[in-house]
Amino acid sequence: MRNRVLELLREKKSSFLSGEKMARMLSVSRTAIWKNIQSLQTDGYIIESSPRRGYRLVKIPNMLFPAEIIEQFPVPTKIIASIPEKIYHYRQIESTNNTLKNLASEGASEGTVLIAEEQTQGRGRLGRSWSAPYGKGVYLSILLRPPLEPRQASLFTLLAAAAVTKSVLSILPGLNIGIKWPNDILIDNRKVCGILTELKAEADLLHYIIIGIGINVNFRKKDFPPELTKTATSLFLANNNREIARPKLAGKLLWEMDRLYRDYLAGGPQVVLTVWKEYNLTLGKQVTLKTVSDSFVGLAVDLASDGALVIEDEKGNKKRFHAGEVTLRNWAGEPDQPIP
Ligand code: BT5
Repeated sequence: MRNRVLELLREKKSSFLSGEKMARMLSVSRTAIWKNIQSLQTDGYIIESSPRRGYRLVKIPNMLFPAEIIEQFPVPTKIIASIPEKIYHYRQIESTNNTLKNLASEGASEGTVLIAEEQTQGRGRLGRSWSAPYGKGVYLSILLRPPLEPRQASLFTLLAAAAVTKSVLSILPGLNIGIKWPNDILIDNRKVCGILTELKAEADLLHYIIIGIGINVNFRKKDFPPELTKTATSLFLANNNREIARPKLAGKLLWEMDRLYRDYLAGGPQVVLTVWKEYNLTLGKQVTLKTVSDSFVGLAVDLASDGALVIEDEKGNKKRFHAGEVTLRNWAGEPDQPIP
């Protein structure tokens, strides 16, 4: 009901719509309309009311409300966030991945999205933490149940990275943004987004995948913890200190994710790899790859069909890696600033 009231106000653009007319259109009482208007106002929607003329939407809040995210889709998505009820919005949460995992275990459907204004215990890989202050970023997790074997799951980190990059470029074309294998999105060699893909599987059966995405959108320098000021950045900083509308970015991201995921279901991994390669910062570069137990230096030559990175050493030996930390080296062999 609240979303339908909002839709009616939106359709009217900046003119007034009477409570009586709205009540008739939605077949409810005027009190019900008034209650929903109040609820919208409590959430930060600025709605002017006039006893004679009715209600008028003046300003929408800068919050990641499902209705505002869905408003960005040119046509409805088919799997991811295909209806507003598939998006769960939280003001504060420990970690969107953790809560979505609980929902997934309770049977939440494919394409469910959990999004938060703030995470108090945002997570990176291998128990590392992810900084996610209130109202500054897009922190969300997406639940997918693709028909594949668990070992193919890392492809979904690449799929998400390609979708993030595409959606950012649709808002800020020309940005020097790209993907460092496997899960970092960098602007001018600083991290602007991280992706954490987790899964539940047994033997050869994949139950579900959760793709967690954290994007630094309107972070000022002071919003980063001191240890990240040299290695991280935000879209705000890269956009000459101009804010980006977070619901717009979240909407574009889910839209791209939905499209790429459906392309993948129809066309297989190659579809994802092709898009990923358009934004790749790793292939063709000398890299050092550190795994938990080992370190390997060489030229990043290709991606395998499951998303693994293929590195060739000086002697021409090729090795595939499914996980690890890549440090890019420039052509003179000097290591760049390591990105955590
Ligand atoms: C990642 O891990 O980059 C994955 C981050 C995933 C975050 C999302 S937010 C929504 C969802 N819910 C969660 O709880 N997590 C996901 P990794 O490659 O391990 O990088 C982690 C490292 O990045 C940290 O050790 C820091 O050095 C650095 N870092 C932390 N917060 C950052 C930030 N906001 N921007 C840039 N770098 C950051």
